[in-house]
Amino acid sequence: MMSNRTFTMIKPDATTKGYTGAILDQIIKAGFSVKAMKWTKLTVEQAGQFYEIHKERPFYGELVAFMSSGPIVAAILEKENAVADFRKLIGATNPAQAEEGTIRKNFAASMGENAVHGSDSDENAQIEGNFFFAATERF
Ligand code: 3AN
Repeated sequence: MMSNRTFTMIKPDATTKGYTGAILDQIIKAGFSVKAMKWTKLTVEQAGQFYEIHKERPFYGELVAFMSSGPIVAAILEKENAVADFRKLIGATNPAQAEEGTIRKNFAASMGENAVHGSDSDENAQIEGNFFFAATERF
């Protein structure tokens, strides 16, 4: 069951530009179903904790500031082969290298402000989903 779920965030660049509906539409049309969803805003502390894995990377400070700069949509998504298929749907980290038709190609501005997050493994999908959602918030 684990491998059928992934975790996503629509990032502050996309929510503030009004892309939330269009991005969710593309996700659902690609065959993902929503198991949990939340419109929220991360504090600096929460963003720092979420991206702890990138603490040593040079862009960590910038990433934490950006991810706490505006609202996000957090969601748990279900589909067969969810993690890999969702990474394919969102496209490369750098939107300039993202394939045509991917969410980042359609909506992302730059490497840092790249519209969406998608978990990179089943293990991280579970950790990240647990960061945002209680058992009573998943359906
Ligand atoms: P992905 O989100 O495609 O898994 P990661 O895990 O390499 O990419 O990076 C996590 C996040 O850190 C990215 N989504 C992006 O917002 C940010 N990031 C990655 N590389 C850079 C960079 N060179 N400059 C600024 N932000 C970056």
